[in-house]
Amino acid sequence: MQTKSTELPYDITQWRQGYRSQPQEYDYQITEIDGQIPPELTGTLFRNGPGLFDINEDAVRHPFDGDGMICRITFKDGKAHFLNRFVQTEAYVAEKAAGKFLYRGVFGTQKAGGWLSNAFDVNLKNIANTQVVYWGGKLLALWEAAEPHRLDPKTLNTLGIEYLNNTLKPGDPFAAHPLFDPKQNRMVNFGLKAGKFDTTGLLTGITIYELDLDGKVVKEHSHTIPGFAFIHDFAITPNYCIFFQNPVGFNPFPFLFGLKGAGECVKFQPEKPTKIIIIPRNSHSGEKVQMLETKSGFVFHHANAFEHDGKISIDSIAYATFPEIEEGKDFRDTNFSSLSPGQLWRFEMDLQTRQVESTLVEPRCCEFPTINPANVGYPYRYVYMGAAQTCNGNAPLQSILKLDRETGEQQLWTAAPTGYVNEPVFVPRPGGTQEDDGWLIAMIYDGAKDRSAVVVLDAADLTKGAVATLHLTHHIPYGLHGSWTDE
Ligand code: 3ON
Ligand code: FE
Repeated sequence: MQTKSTELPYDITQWRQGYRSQPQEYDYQITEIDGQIPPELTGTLFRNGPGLFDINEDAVRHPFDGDGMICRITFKDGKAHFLNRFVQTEAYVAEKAAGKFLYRGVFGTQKAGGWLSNAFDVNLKNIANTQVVYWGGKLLALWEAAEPHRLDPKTLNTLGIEYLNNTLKPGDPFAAHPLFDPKQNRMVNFGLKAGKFDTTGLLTGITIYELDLDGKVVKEHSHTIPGFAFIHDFAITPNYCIFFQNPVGFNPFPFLFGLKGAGECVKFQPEKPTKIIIIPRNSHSGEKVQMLETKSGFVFHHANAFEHDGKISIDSIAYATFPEIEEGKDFRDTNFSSLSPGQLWRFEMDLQTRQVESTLVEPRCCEFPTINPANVGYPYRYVYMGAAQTCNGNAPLQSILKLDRETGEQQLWTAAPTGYVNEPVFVPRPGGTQEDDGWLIAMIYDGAKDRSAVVVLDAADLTKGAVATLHLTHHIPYGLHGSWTDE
């Protein structure tokens, strides 16, 4: 176990506190503000993440198994309002009433009573904890292995499971990483389903959905790829959807016999390549699905992709191995230095020669890449990411890094040594003309104060410090993803 060390820019005991449950639901005007909220910053930041890590004696095995809790921060006239609510999933409601876990989590959380009470229970707990987006007049809480939950944007009350006008059937997955095509005005997302077989073995189905501005599903197409797949995120260009099929295998037996969660049965296969699946968005193009290969690695998140000269470039955060928690260990006892860091890579795919060239862009440990939404699927210049405080090795995210992909210039804003950052969300400045004309908004956890804050940074210049720091009166556990809406 790691102990407090003067060499580290963080205190592991303080870091750990950020993974405490926040069962309380708050609703208040934020009054403790350092700096000034820009008066032209008007709109709403929605974010999602696990809010509950235990019920009475029972604790989750992994933070990704925590129930989804939505935070909403509304900005208007230089003021801000905070609201958080748990998504009232069927499981959350039932477990709250029972005072114990009634469902198994994908990442290993078990029901009480040992393996016997878990064996052959393959019921997934749809915990709605990964992303929240407002599209077509609907606020949707997403979790990649099941259907979305629809919420009331004003109260964050849960309205129920959303089937997108009968497009989804009960149990159909709708991923937690929709992308917004800025020119076609589409929300593009996918659903991944394992379980079919042919003579070559297990197959995985990928269904792609495109929704117009009214939230109507205007395109839906399904494809089958060989093998097992764990695909968390994807990328789009005007003509393609791009998926990385990480080299992993799946042994279902420990899951079926109640010994492990499904996610814990995913094994990294370093000897196998990563497959890159390129699916045309337009069937009338007559193009077929292409599968290219690159060296082994594990990717959760992509920053962006774009087409140029018969090629597709994609920037992604890649790990040398799939991060697993050790048997019998608490996830809060993470020994950061023993895990490989996520690093930003550029993959350049030649669709004619089928060659893939990969280059390390940034060795610093990074996660949660984001860009100006106007550049999604198109050439771009700036990427922003949560980043470690130090240049090498694996460590918690304490900083926000801006990379200029044209000049290589970097800017770093840091919350170290007591602060830990979540995903930054880019908000374009109304009427802005430069790609970095806007703000980055991120939730920060301060381990010394045991409270969270929302920071607003000027995306054009991170070095000048936060434009505004909005102190919350309590902590919010480390979260996953968020989105901005001008409404
Ligand atoms: O066939 C199945 C495919 C599938 C979709 C297998 C399966 C059961 C494993 C599965 C389900 C996958 C799920 C439910 C994935 C959920 C992922 C999740 C909730 C979060 C992922 C987060 C990724 C990252 C990189 C988080 C980083 C966090 C930090 C740096 C800490 O602040
Ligand atoms: Fe994600």
